[in-house]
Amino acid sequence: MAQSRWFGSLVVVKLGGSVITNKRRRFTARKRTIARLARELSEAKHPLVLVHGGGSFGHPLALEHRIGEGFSRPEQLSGFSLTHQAMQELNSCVIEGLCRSGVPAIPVQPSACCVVKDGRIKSMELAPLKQMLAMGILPVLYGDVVPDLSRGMSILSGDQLVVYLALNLGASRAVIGVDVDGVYAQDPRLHPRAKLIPRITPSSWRRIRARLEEGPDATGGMVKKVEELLALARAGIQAEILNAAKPEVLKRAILGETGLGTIIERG
Ligand code: IP8
Repeated sequence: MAQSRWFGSLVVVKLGGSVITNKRRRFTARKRTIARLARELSEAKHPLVLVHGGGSFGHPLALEHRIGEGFSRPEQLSGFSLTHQAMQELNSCVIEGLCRSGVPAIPVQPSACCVVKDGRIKSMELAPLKQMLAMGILPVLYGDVVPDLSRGMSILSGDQLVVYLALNLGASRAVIGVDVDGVYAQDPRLHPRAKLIPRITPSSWRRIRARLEEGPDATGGMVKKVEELLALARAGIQAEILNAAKPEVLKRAILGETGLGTIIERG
């Protein structure tokens, strides 16, 4: 089996928590949106790995139990478990939507296969995942709470997973679905005339970053997202942040169209 050639056309897709959950209502999955995105993903002509974010499932619990600060109190352990359970529940909604669209999808639990130190993935068991891809199964990972070799526990964001997987599986591209059209100089929900930034490169980032603000999520907002994705750009893998809340945008991207949102690439 010519696995490396096959993985070369791999696209790593992230569905942001803001797209698949209602962030204003705890533990509320947007089931109709998930069903539509599952239909769009079912049209892919290339192998995919899917990662999804935490939205109103993972983030409130992770913040409440201060998982991101590391382990300091035994009470955090039940918070760690509850946050993971919430993520599993959201993951089940995504898997169910995909299976209903005829996509054979399997959950892959990051806390059980990633070795994390200081909040960063040091290694990950990829053999089962590669075998799933070779079989035509769609592995679905998610931002998770993870044991951390130095902090005891930490939050592993879906964005960090996207980058690790794209680099280590030799993906051709990463597509990040959020609920706005891409990266803006200002928050487009507060500033209707905010300008979309069509392209970010490692060299233009410093200037652009000065104008952006960190978001409130447990794993940071758009700034952190772009900073993770710049590692792909430096490795020559293009990433695009686009609006997966708009019908057909994700589908067009996974079918090969670019320039639908903000492209992050090597200059
Ligand atoms: O939404 C965070 O994943 P993200 C997951 O991709 C948790 O940042 C557990 C908060």
